[in-house]
Amino acid sequence: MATKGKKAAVSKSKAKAKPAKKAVPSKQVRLYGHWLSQPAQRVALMLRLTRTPFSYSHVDLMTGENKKPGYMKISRFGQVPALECRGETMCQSTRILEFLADQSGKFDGRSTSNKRTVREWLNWCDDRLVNLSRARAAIRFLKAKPEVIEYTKGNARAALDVLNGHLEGRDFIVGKAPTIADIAAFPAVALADEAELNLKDWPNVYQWCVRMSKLPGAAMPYDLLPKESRA
Ligand SMILES: N[C@@H](CCC(=O)N[C@@H](CS)C(=O)NCC(=O)O)C(=O)O
Repeated sequence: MATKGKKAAVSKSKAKAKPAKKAVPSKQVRLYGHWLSQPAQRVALMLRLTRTPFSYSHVDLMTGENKKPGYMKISRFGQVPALECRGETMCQSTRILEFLADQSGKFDGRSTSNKRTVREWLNWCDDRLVNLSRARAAIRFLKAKPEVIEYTKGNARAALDVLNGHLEGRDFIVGKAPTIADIAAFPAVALADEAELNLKDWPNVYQWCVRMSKLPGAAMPYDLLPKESRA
């Protein structure tokens, strides 16, 4: 009888146990990035929020290291970020965020419908919110003509209008907890001042940005990545 009871208890606990997630083995994770790169900052933020230790390779975009054959083998588009995990390399920051969410079981939507919505927002970030990054690049790196700057800023403002409306009454973009949609959006929004935009003009976005910056493990964009490679 006692053995039977023990067996029953074991099988009950087995039945309850969730399928184990394959944790990303930290020593096998290497991020390739540049500290000024917002797509690289997204991935660094995700690694920090999921407490995934990672090795880091600084890719010198200024000297064109990203287009040299060695790096082109790592990232087919010659861009940062790229992530190496278990000998596999991948690029495109939003795809990397999805990969890490899947591996860690964290920061994805909690239902099928939420997961789908998270991916809609990921695409929106790369489609519309990226206009903040474009405005920043036009001002900070390209020293573009005033009309070009005004055009990109107009598109950036339109994106912030959409996000501000959506965040009315919400703490995070999808559901009640942060997801990779928030992580994808954070660097561009947090550096809005470099696009000559005052986030306080979009109060829901401003509050959301403060909330994101206070998540355990989070940091402001320029504190996310080292300025040099590290083992
Ligand atoms: N869609 C890509 C964009 C990556 C990207 O634009 N990276 C820039 C740095 S912010 C880069 O590597 N630029 C160098 C180049 O394109 O030659 C992603 O999200 O990963």
